[in-house]
Amino acid sequence: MSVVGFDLGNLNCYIAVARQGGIEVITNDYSLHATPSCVSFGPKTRVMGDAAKQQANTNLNNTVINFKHLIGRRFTDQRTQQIRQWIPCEMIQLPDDHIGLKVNYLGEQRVFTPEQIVAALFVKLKQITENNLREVSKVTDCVVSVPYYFTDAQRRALLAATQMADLNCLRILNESTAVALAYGIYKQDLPAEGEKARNVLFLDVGHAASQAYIVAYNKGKLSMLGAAYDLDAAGRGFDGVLRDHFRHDFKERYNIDAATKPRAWQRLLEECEKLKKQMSANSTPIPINIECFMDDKDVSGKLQRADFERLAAPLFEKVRTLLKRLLEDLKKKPADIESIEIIGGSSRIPMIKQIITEMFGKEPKTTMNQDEAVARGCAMQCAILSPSFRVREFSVKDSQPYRVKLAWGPIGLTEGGENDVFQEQDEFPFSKMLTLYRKDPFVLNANYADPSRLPYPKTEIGSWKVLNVTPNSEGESRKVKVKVRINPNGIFSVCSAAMYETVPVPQAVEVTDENNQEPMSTGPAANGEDGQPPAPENAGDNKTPGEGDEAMDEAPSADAKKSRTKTVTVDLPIEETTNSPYTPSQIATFKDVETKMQQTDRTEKEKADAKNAVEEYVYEMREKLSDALAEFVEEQDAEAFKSLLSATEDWLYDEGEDADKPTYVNKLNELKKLGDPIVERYREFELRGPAFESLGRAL
Ligand code: ATP
Ligand code: K
Ligand code: MG
Repeated sequence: MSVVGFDLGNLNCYIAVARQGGIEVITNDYSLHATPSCVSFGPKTRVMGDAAKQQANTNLNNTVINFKHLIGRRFTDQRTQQIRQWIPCEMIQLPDDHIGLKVNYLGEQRVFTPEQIVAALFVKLKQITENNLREVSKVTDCVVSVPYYFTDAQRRALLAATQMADLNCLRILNESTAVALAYGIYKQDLPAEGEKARNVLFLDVGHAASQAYIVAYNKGKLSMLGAAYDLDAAGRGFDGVLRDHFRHDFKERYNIDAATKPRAWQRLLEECEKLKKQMSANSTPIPINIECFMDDKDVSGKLQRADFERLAAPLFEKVRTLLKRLLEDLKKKPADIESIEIIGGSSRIPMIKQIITEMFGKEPKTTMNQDEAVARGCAMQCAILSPSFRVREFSVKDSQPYRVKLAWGPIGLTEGGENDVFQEQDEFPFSKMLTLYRKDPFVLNANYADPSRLPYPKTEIGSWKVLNVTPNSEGESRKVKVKVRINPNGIFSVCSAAMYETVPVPQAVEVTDENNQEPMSTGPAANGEDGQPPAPENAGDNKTPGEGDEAMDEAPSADAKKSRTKTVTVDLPIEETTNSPYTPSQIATFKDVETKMQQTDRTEKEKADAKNAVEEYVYEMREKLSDALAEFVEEQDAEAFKSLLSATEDWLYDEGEDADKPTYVNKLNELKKLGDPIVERYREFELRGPAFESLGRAL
């Protein structure tokens, strides 16, 4: 079974696996730790990761990057429209306001949703992991990271993407929590339980977002106190500022507008990123040179760190604001923070460190690998969830970011009531029981209460119809208990509802079904319609992190046997409408499409391998016929073989350019019919003595 953590970054993904010796970040087919979040489509195949990034510049229209924040969004979402400028391929509006990414694939126009693109990337990450973990033939179980501020809809969409990729995602884990776990689990010097907790502030400055969070640590446990984010002040924003600068610079000095040519515009962005990284290490002026940039013009310029800091000042200010807001939200002063840890690629920018030092009066630390911390934490969480690993006890108390309110009322009517069921920074996973008094079926609508905090335009979380509610025998309301929950993935739901009903107990019958009993004293109360707000009570499932489903049933009644009536709970059916972007059958369809594409990839790869084998054989034999093999073949036969080799070579560049696999295999066999006997004679001769070793490489 695989124990894997995937950090799905906007720019780069990292993969960590748990081995008996510990957590390890693995390398991909290019021997790199970072796999670009890039998917590119072509006439014969699609590629993901490094291969996609390498051909991005020549295949820009069919390349998808910067898609992480499109997950779960709709086309008309303002953020979608803002992200659009960072995506080279065409974006269109699909039915239901879904986002479509339009590319040319296998010679046809095709449209993929962002979730399908994420699934394609997951497939690549899966393959990389499988190549790496030879002992595990198939990777399915995994933990995938998600920004803590992703809403219900975004989380559901991410889960859908893992399903399309045929992953068994055991948990989507907040990036913040992953980092906090990776930091804390090995720490030996944490304050003992009962002592004052150690508050650590983490700042992750990535590519498309910055996040900061404060974690309270004691020995063997962590508590996520809260977090703040900003979607502008991160690496991509810095690159954008630099690009705008050079756009104007080149306009003035060369009279060209880079923004008018997509390829030049993308190239300039990449050059600016390189420049930005160099400026992190040097404060002297750094040159930028791009040959044949536009209109056959070479361009050059230079910039130094101080200029960058001036140009990006508004973004740095946002980082400062982010930290201030976090402290305010959590009612902490800089002095309450014992240490500050920075992670994320952009935390290498000196100004980020300076901001911290100014605000907190101490330098930030880089205890963890800045790039790998998220993936490591995910793999650790996967190990914790996996039965095949024993991980030291470490309790994680996560917190959810948004206030959730629940409104209820008769189906189809607006009257009813409303109450907050979860507060900002409430612990999760968590279940709560609500008590309502109803006599008809009713509907519960969950919403985020404070839109200003959301990265997402819609406040709707979902709607749950509780059916089969009936009045009691006196025609009055009955007690209905509803269980609401934020699950370990951070997803909200109304997960069960039960109605309390008093029924006579036939005297001969022993009441044995304890789970369906309730003390008589709390029988149905005669409250009016919509009488009482459902006072949330903690269902208390939080003591065991993880699933934590507690029994919601009431304690068995001591009086039940003496009495002539009992109260039974009747489970009520619930009809759920969520913000999930796709129905299960749509996900299944997308999964089929994905599987088909994988098949195409495989067929194409096998074909390419078969073609390569022919090509290699031609070159190798031709060379050896005039060298090591020369004396093992009659001149006449050698000539015939050589001409067949030449004919094959011509064929490869002509009609054999794009044949199918069996054709290549046949070609190779034809050649080998002539080649093998020669090689055989050579081998036999060689075996007779070491004197001939100098004849060359073994064949
Ligand atoms: P996100 O967390 O936003 O989803 P990500 O995890 O892919 O994105 P990271 O890998 O943490 O992002 O960071 C990538 C960013 O860090 C890029 O913008 C990159 O240019 C920037 N970066 C990397 N090294 C440096 C450096 N030395 N100086 C400045 N910026 C850097
Ligand atoms: K990353
Ligand atoms: Mg990141």
